[in-house]
Amino acid sequence: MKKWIPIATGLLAGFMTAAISFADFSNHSNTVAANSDTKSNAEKVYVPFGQKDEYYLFASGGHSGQMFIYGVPSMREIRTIPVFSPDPATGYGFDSESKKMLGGYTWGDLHHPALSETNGDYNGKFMFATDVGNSRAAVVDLKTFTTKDIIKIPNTSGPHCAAFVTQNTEYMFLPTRFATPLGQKYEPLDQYSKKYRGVMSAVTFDEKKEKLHIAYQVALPPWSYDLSDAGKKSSGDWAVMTTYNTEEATSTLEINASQADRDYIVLFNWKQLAQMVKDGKYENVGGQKMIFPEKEKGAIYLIPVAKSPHGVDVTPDGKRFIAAGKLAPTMTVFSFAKAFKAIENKDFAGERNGIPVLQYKSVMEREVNPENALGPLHTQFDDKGMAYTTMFISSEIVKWNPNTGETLDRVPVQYSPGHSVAAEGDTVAPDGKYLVALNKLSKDSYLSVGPSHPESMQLIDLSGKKMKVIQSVPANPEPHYAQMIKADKIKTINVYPKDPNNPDAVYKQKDTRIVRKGNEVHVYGIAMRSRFIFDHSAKRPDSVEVNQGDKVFFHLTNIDFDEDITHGFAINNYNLNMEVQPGQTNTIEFTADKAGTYPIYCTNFCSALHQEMTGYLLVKPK
Ligand code: CUK
Ligand code: CUA
Repeated sequence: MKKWIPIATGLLAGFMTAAISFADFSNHSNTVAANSDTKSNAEKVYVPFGQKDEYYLFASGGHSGQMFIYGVPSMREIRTIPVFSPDPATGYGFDSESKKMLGGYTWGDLHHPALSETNGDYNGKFMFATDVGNSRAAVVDLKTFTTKDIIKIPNTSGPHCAAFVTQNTEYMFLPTRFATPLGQKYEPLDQYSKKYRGVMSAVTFDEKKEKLHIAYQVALPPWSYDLSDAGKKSSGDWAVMTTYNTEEATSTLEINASQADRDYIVLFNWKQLAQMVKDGKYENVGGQKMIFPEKEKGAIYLIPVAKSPHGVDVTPDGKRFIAAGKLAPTMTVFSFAKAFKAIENKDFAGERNGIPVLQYKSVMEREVNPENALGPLHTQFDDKGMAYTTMFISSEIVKWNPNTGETLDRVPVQYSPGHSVAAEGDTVAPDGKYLVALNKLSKDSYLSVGPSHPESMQLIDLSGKKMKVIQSVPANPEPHYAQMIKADKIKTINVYPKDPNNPDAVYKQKDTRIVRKGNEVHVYGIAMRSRFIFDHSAKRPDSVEVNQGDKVFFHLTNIDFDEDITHGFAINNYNLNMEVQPGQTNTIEFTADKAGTYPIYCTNFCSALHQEMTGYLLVKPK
């Protein structure tokens, strides 16, 4: 077995201290500004006023808990979608529904957005995401670009390895970065190998109800699961994920989890796992159906792979998967067909934690080591099946041919790219055209804002023989991953349609009213240019009086059925704000515990008389 030692020590240090090699590319023209084709680059990213971008880019907001939407090729940031964190700009986490969805959490760590798929192609309907910080999964409706459901995933700690959906959005799999005792019970760390587990959850989505559900879970060995990808076409029933810390170290992971020459790729058949659940081959753990692979065999296999791998990506044709080794400068190409054969022939190199290990040589097709390319992390593909791998340490994108291993091109980026994303890059039919490098460090790229700088995203033109960086924009923390979809696949609505079944909705001024039930006050009001009407029959229809201690519900409908005429609803000095989009009905609830006089006002500038869109909340003292 080949050793990965030569660069290990230096590389390890390099990886930990991040980009070591800013100056390594002095032979390239290293900045966009210095590029002799500045003008032609500018033309390529210029989207004239009145025209729209060709692609949407959905970028992970990392520990901001949000998702950022950009247009490509202009790289203009269009929108922030709050997912796992509150957002005063849209009232997300303030109105009753989103507050309930957030479940009291005030942050999340969103790493990998995943678009819903039909036959392995993005269908433009939904976006999924997971939260490493507080172990949740979410779905965003792309008709309105709003989060529709969030579920907490029990028995798991940090579903980093997600979200990647199967080719018809049957499942998204959430394996975890951290091993913990099942149910996160107390167990001393000395018991790590015996009592701790990394748990993978299979989550399904009910498109009609827009709800997520946990179908089952799998109690994997106590390792860290890093990245995953679902199979495609002939490998469609399968999925792969990388592991590190198969050493089962419990401290100083940077050294202790980097001992072994090989970690594993986990290869699993999700149809067989679903069948096991049907056959009752699971145990109930904290209300979840938990499969224990050491007892129920036949759906999960391990494949050795070079030292602490990070990304693993399935080729668009579904025939291969490519692992990138953080601590080995190697992209390893594996063959699904070879893996299936090895499984059939029981071509095992023993077992680990009760799971069969396939012979490396029987599954591996080729090891690719571009010269001096260090820190390969993630791979994307173009329309010709060519691969683009990010090199975190040598700060570049390497284009190579997975069929031959030949390096085709290299381009420096600034600096230390984590993921990159290609146009329609995770589908069975990527577009080529564009790749965006999601760089961890922008360093000297933009005006300084002090010691901490923004991350950066660089747009790379793939249309020529050579890759060309044509734009660079700062990005908020933290673009781990993104997906890029053809803009015409997304069909947003202009206004919310009237909902005759919504008991909180009010569409006519004469139906506005205030209803009291004991100490509950329900206001059924409307927002329109440029006033609130809470009770049309009142002397002052735009003010509400309640008693101190009342539980107050404002149900507000925006009756401006007019695209982009959105209203806000804020109560001054009550720490409350929400948005009511055109046609939408939204509710905010609170206890009026502070007596006094509190102005109500619209927070979205909606007309020439927006400043006049005010009223009062009077809270009468006890
Ligand atoms: S991870 Cu950040 S660079 Cu969370 Cu996909 Cu690889
Ligand atoms: Cu409504 Cu401003």
